[in-house]
Amino acid sequence: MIFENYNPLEEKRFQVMDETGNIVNPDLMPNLDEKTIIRMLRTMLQAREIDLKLVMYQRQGRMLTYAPNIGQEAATIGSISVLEKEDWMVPAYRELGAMLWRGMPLDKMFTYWYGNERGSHMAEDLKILPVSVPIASQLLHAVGIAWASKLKGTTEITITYFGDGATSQGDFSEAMNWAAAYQTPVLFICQNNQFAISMPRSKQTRAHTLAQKSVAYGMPGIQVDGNDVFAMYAASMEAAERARTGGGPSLIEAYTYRMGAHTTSDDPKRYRSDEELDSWKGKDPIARLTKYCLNKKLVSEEEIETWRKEYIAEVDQVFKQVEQNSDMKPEEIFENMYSKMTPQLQEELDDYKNYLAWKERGQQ
Ligand SMILES: Cc1ncc(C[n+]2csc(CCOP(=O)(O)OP(=O)(O)O)c2C)c(N)n1
Repeated sequence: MIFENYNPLEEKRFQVMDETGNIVNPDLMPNLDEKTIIRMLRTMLQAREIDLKLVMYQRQGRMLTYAPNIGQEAATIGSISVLEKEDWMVPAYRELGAMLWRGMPLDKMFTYWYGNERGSHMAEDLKILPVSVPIASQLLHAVGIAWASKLKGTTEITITYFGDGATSQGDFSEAMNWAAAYQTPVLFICQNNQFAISMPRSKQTRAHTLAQKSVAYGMPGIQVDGNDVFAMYAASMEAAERARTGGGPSLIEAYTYRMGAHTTSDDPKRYRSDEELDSWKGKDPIARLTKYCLNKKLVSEEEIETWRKEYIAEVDQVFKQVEQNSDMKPEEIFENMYSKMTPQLQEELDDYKNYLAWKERGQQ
């Protein structure tokens, strides 16, 4: 119903709640209970506080490179919240909100960004694949998992995330084509945050929308206001129900904006204006949902402030634990790629051990 009415070739963007928190499309407002809406807001607030803190830790030299999610909280939380426990999540690296929603422990997340390989060992019942940095490679894994679910005759679906830049990769094309040809139950969530590092979306492709790429592969596609958590939820739910009942994959382009830097190694002032950033601050997904919740008296300003303080204290406490307990040995990075090390990796590990021994001997 929603996808049908928002043909991506007509460049229509699906929105339910506007920037002031008003419901502008009441017929398509999803039927969410108060508890779920409050949980959405709380998870978005928690993700924001985590981002702000981790960037600070990195600046203090206490952490490796970090990729903040600021501005993209609705895109991830609105889509992940349609999943059931048995479904799979296949992330890139900018899906903090979705991971929180799915119950990923903070210490595991921080361990990864701290540079410790053990942060990639996911508990099996979470059904989240590790963070994937090689752009678009995770899309093929998602399609493989979904195909396996289909062959096993289950109703499990797989959601996968990627950026606007990823749509230029060959892996994107292969994954989309295979998913449609084999009707695998996948939700492709493209977080179009307008940039691939410094490359603006306008230079990424001549296509008017990223959602319209779905047409060539033969799957439903839609462009959604990615800063509107209700629109993201409604579109994702329709796609999930279709996937679960044998209707195959869908592409959702979440039209959003990365308000922070690409990573802590990037300086966005070099390629975008303050005016542009300011215009997007007015569309902040958290401000928008907060206004809605305050108007409806679902929460109070005081509650929000209390939660924020709790989240900040929790991040501080968990991050200190991660710092204190990090006893990872560099050798571990050779051991995690394959279940059995390849001869080449073994050789590299031996070289590395020889190097450590040489250092131990005082470089003689
Ligand atoms: C295969 C591959 N090529 C290049 C890179 C370097 N790289 C890291 S992030 C990035 C930009 C990705 O942009 P996008 O897909 O829009 O995601 P975003 O970071 O904006 O969330 C690039 C090119 C990489 N990680 N993997």
